[in-house]
Amino acid sequence: DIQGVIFDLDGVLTDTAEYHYRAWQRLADEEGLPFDREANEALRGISRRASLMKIIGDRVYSEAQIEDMMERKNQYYVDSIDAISPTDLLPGVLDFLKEIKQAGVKTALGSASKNARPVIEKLGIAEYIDVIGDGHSVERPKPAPDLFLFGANELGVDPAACVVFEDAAAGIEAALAAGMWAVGLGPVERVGEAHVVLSSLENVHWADLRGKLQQLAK
Ligand code: G16
Ligand code: MG
Repeated sequence: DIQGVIFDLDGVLTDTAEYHYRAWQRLADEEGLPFDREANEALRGISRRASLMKIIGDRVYSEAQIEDMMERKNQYYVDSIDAISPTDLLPGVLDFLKEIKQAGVKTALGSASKNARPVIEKLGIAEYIDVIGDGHSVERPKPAPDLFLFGANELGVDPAACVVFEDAAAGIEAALAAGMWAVGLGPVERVGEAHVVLSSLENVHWADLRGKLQQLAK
């Protein structure tokens, strides 16, 4: 039976993607690098460094310049998340977190972001998250399973008894590599590898979902 739930942050609990996008756009404009909303889609769920690598493409920069650009983008992002509040929770998230807590299931965050903790606090959901796995927790980013395995380990739950909620292809891959159940949020073209695909957490009930996963396990 499922004993642990692991949530990705961006695209699952809230849409920090918009803030990441604006910060990258500002940096790209300063550097004269081509970038737009469409290009930003490819950055979904991937680490800060991997994102920058996609933006700079085959242009050559020194490690010092790369670090300076990552630092600048992060400063823009950190400034912008200051305004996050509980109204930034995605539809259905709060009710779902309450149901899970009610059911006695443990929860972990599994976010690539080094800024995940302040975001969880500003969203007002810290009391619903037992363990925070973030960009500081492990070395290898998604699609490696490390971050989700970290969460399961901290929760003291067998990976096979965990379900991951993810909006990014790399995150679904990481969940499956960890031997966990995967619920994809978003279009099938993006998260179709997951065991269950949902458009959002709105009107999703833990008892139903748990039943569905138990059915798949047979
Ligand atoms: C998030 C975002 C990514 C971002 C990454 C690292 O991942 O989706 O766009 O690049 O975190 O964030 P930071 O630069 O704040 O460390 P997730 O895993 O929450 O979807
Ligand atoms: Mg995400």
